[in-house]
Amino acid sequence: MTAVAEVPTQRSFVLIKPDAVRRGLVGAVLSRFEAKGLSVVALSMRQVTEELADEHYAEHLDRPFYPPLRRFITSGPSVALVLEGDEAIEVVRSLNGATDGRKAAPGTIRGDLSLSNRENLVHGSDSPESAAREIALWFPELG
Ligand code: IDP
Repeated sequence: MTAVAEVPTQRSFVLIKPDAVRRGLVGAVLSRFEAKGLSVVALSMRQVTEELADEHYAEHLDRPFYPPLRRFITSGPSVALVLEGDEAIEVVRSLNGATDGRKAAPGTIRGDLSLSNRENLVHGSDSPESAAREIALWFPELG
C-alpha cells in the first residue's frame, strides 16, 4: 500500500496592520482568509506598544528598516488573529504575497491592495517555530 503524506493542520499568527485598519480593509483582508477555508481561532483588536513591537519583530531590531517599521506598527490599532487549517502557515504566506506590495503578484492581498514595502497590510508567521512563538506572545491564553 502506498503511504499517503499527512497534511498538517497548523495555526498561523496573522496581524492585520494599522494601514489596513485605517483604510477600512479589515473585512476585505479577513474575508480572503475565511473564503480560503481557514478558521478564525482567536481575534483581537490591539494597539501595539513599542515593547510588543520589539518582541514581535525581535529578529529585525538591528535592521535599518526597523525604526520606521516600529513607528508604523504602533501608529494605530491592528487586528491580531490566529488562523487554523491545513498547512495554514504556507497558505497564509501565499495569500499575503511578497513583502513589497509593488512586486507582490496580482491575486494576493498585498498584490491587489498595497503599493508599499512597509505598509503592506498584513503579517503572517513564516515557520512553525515563528507561529508558536508569536501565538504565545500575542495570545498566551491559547498556550
Ligand atoms: P514579511 O512580513 O513578508 O514576512 P519581513 O522580511 O519579515 O517580511 O519584514 C517584516 C516587515 O517589515 C514587512 O512586512 C514590512 O512591513 C517591513 N519591511 C521589510 N522589509 C522592508 C524594507 O526594506 N523597507 C521597509 N519596510 C520593510
